[in-house]
Amino acid sequence: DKPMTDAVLFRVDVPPTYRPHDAASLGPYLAKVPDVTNRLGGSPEDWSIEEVGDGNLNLVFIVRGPAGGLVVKQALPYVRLVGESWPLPLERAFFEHEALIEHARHAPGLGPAVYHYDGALFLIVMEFLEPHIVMRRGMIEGVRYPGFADSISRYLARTLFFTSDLALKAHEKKARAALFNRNVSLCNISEQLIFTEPYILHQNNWWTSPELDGDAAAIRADVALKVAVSNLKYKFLTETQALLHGDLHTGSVMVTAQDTRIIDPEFAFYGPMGFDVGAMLGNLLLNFFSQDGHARDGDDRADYKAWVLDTTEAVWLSFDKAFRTLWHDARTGDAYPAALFEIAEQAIHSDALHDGYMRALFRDALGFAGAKMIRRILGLAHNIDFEQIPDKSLRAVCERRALQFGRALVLGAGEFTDIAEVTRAARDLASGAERA
Ligand code: SR1
Ligand code: MG
Repeated sequence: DKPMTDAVLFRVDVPPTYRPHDAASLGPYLAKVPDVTNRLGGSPEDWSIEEVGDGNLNLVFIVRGPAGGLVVKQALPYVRLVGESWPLPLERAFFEHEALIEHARHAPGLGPAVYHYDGALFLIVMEFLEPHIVMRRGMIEGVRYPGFADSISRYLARTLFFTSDLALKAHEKKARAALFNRNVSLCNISEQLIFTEPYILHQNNWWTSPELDGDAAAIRADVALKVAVSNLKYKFLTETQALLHGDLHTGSVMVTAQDTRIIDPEFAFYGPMGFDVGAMLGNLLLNFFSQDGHARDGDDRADYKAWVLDTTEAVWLSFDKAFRTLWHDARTGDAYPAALFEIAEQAIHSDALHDGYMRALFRDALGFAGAKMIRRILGLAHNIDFEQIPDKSLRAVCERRALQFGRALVLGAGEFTDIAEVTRAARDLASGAERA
């Protein structure tokens, strides 16, 4: 059976000028793009071009020349993971380019430099990040990234704050929201794959079977969970707090020990801030629960698991701190105007206000983190953190813990008072499971 989705309802216009590139056609094309020849050096015959896309949607080429390299990302008119049976509008490249530019203004140095956008070919030419690797791959190998928590929390705080009503005048924010909220097909993927399909029998779903058959059935039968996840979906559908990355997992982060870059914001739209924060927390927790599956003789991964949980805490705590600083120092938008709340003679200060704001954001982030965890175990698109565990029964054990923890987050999002309580619960679930 071919996977189906409501996304087929969206019209996919393929302009006559569009053609997907291959390694042979890309060189002559790039030779005509301003500045590219200078960056690569030499001429097209000297360039090596390799298609390396291992994501779910697009073509990605690495181009190397005598003077340097670059990356070319081109949208296909369908979902690469599935094939032409699932059409997907090319305009996602437009939204990715817009988001890269906008996020770079607010969080400079944390994304790839963008060199060129071709609106006819739906193609972006950008910086080749070398020697960076995809963070998810490094984490599977047990590699630590000391600068990551600081960088990702700065990215989250600055991109979310500066695209929100806290920083922008209402008319500016509404104009940006109107632009990005045309990215309906990519939002539709998240709406279906995260918030609906894992909770019903759906042909897109798959899981480690038969080991998790009972767990998947229990999730489908869990009315309280379905109510909670439906409330999260409602938030996702209706709240336009900030310009989100929209798919902020550890596969959207390129790292070295010293440097962190956030890539791939093609799912960008105006949505609830907690969705981006939760995506990152949830993916770190997924990696935590996968680690027992990567243990080797002489490396039980205990220390690495501790690092992953420390990092999960640090991401939230640094984000919280950075966001609070911006709240105090850079609140120039129409929301919570300082003129109302920071009048010294009335002794009214906005501390209580932003405490409440951060509590709501924390609760949202935990709920979305949980939903993101569940979808990666039961839905269409899984994470290699688990898929690369060769022993299937061990993989199922790890996935079951992640599933249970995802459920606990969705149902109990409002009950955790701080991030240490969350990581303690994760540690307890993993070690309790070991004792059982
Ligand atoms: C059909 S696309 C499946 C997933 O791949 C992307 O990375 C997003 O996470 C999306 O949900
Ligand atoms: Mg992606």
